Amino acid sequence: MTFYTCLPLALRQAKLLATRSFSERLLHRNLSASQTLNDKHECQVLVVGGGAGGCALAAKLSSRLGRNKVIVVEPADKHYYQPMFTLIGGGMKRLEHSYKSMAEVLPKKAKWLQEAAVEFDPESNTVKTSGGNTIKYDMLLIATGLQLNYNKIPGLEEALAIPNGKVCSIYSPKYVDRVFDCLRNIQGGDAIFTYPSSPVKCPGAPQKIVYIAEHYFRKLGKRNDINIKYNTALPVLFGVKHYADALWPIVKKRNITVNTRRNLIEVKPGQDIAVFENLDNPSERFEEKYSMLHAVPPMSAPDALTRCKQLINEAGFVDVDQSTLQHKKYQNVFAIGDSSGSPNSKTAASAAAQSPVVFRNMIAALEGKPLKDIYDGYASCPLVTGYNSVILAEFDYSLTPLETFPVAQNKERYSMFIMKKDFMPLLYWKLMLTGHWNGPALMRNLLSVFKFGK
Ligand code: UQ1
Repeated sequence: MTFYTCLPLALRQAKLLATRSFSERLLHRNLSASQTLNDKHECQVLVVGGGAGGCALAAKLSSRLGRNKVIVVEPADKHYYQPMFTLIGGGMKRLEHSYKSMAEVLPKKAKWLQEAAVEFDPESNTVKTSGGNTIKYDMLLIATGLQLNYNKIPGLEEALAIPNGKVCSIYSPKYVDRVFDCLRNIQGGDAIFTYPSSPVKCPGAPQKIVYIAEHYFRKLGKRNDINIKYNTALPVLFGVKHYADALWPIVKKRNITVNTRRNLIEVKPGQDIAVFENLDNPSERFEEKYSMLHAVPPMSAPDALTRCKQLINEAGFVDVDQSTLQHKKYQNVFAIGDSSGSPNSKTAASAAAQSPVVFRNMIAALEGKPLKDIYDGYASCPLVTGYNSVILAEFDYSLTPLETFPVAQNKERYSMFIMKKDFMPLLYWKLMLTGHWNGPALMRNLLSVFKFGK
C-alpha cells in the first residue's frame, strides 16, 4: 500500500476510533501501543498515577471539566486497596478481595493511557510515556505513589523467591500471601520484623503485622516457643507521642522486643540470617538468625520522577507547598498522596484529606484565581493490634491528635477494628475513588458536639 492509499484509510480509522466506546478504545490502545509510537496528546489536566489519589482527583476533575479533558497515565491493569494488605498477611482477608480492574475504578469521563510516565519536563509542560507518547498538559497532577525498592537490600529478592520460604512482606501483592504462610509454618525460634530507613507508606503497617503475628501465635498455642523482635530504623515506636504512649505498654505486656535505630542491610537466604546496622554507629553490625523474617522494603518516589531534579526536593519527593500542595516552582503542577514532599504520614487517609484541597486549588489555578484551600497534614492510621482490636490514630502536621470520634481513640477497640476491616473498604471503593470522600473533617465537626469531657 502506498502512502496515498494508506492516508484515507488511516483517517477513516481515526474517525471510527473517536466514535468508539471507552472500553473499545482501551482495547485498541493496548493492541496498538507500538503503532502509536511518538504520538502527541494534549489535555487540560494530566494525572500521572491511578492509585487512591490519582483516581479520586481524576473523578473530581473530569466531572467538573467534562469528557476527555483529563488524561490519566497508569500502566497497571489492577488497582489494589493496599490498606487491606496487613489483614491479608494475618489471614483475615484474601488477596482477591483487595483489587478491582483499573478500567473499573478510573472515571469514564477521563481518558486512560495504559503506559508508564518515563520523563517529566515541567519547562515544556510535557510528560513522555513508555509507549513513546508525549503528552502536553495545562496542569499536571503527580500521583505516582511510591516505588518499592526490595532490590536495595542484597539477598532480599532472592529470599522472597524461595518457594515456601521464611521471608515475607505485606507491602507487595507479589509477596503478601507469603506472610500468612510464614505465620503458619513457624514453629519456634526468632520471628523478626523490620522497618527501613526511608519514608514508607502507612508507617504503622510494619508494626501492625507484629501485633497480628503475636496474637496468631498465641491463638495457635506456639507463642512460648517464638521470640518476637521488631527492629526499626526509627528512633521511636510511633511518631505521635499520644499513641506511642499507648503502644509501649502493649509491646511490653505482649513480650515483644523493640530495637530502635536498627536497619536491615542484607539477607543471607542460605543461612537464614538477617544483617542489621546500628544507625547511630553504622560500623556496628548484627547478624540475626531468623525462623521467619518480615521485611519492609526501602521506598522512594519512582525513578522517572526522581530523575527530574526540578520537580523534587532534597528527600526525593515532589517539592510542593505543604498547605496548598502546589509545586513551589511550577504553578501548574500539584501533587497528591505518597509522592508528595509534604511532611505528613503517607496513608490513604492523607490522600483523602488532601483531595478536596488539591481539587479546589487546581481549579483556582486553572481559572487564574488565588489558591485558598489549606491542607492541615491530616493522617490517620488504624493500628491493628490483633484479630479484634484497633487503636485509631489520627493527627496533623503538628503531630497532635485530630480525632474524629467522641471516644478515647488511644485505647484498643473492637468497634474501630470493624470500621477498619469492613467499613473502610466500602468507603474506599464507593466514595473515595469516585471523588466523593474528602476525609473525615466534616464527620469530625458534626461529632464534636459529643466531645465534652473527652
Ligand atoms: C480514611 O479516610 C481512609 O481513607 C479512605 C482510610 O484509609 C482506608 C482510613 O483507614 C481511615 C481511618 C480514614 C479516616 C476515616 C474515618 C471515618 C476516621
